[in-house]
Amino acid sequence: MDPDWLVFHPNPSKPTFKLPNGAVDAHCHVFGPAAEFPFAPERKYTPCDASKKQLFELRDFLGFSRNVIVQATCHGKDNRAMVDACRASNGMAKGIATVGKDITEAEIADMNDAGVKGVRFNFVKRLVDSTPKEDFLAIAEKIKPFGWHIVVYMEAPELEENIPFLKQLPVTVVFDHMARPDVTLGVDHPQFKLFVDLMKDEKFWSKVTCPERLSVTGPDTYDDVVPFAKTIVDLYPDRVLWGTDWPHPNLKSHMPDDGKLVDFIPRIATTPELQKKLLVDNPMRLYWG
Ligand code: 0GY
Repeated sequence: MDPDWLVFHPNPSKPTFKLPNGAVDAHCHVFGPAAEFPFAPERKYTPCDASKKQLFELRDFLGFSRNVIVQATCHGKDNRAMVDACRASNGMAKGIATVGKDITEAEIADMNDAGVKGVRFNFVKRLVDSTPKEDFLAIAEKIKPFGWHIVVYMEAPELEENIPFLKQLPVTVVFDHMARPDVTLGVDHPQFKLFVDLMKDEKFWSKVTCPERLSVTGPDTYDDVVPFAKTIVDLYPDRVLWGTDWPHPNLKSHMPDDGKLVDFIPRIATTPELQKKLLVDNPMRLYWG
């Protein structure tokens, strides 16, 4: 693992917030174990191992019922670790894959059978080499017949130039981490307003995730992220998802206590009704529907 790699919290606290029955951790990853599932040669970081067993133990400890496992960039387009975790979950985990434009229908069908429900298009330069838009569009056409959706990882400064492309995508598009706003600018800044306006289009969904990644004020309250996530939950309660982002790749300032991350939820989804949509109804519709 990289010398400055921060390993996930060894003993997170029990959340004070009681998750609704059937809650879904809709953004998390597995890393390796490298001895079984080697990391991709083209990766931009080398993490610690974070196995499916450890992920499922955390799920149970925090009070979640299900996971959506997003292919991590350290595994490139080799989806075996993620698919293995989905297959081992007894139907309690679905997956998001990373694929190239040459993916075949049979390969998609095989992943579909394992519980994969979409692909991730990653625009974050520190994580991946860039992919031509034509390739993304070709992939989108191939996954569409399977009812899959697209997860987009993008940072706020890149949003505006990519809006025509995002609107062109023929399936539902889910943004990771609210397209990573700069929270020091405030919710009324044009940067976040652009995202809020884009979300009016019912094709778009947002994960209101990663306060630990977006916050400048830091743990354990992540106060500066609250207005951003709360705005999106209040405006678009039927198109939001939440996840832990365990095992928290590439954090450098601190490693969050996953129990305290769960305690962040009622600050952004402030009623039982909103919490049930965010944690149960929405992910069940998108991933298990
Ligand atoms: C996240 C964020 C990050 C990494 C990845 O696949 C990944 O490597 O998603 C990041 O470094 O910002 O959502 O886990």
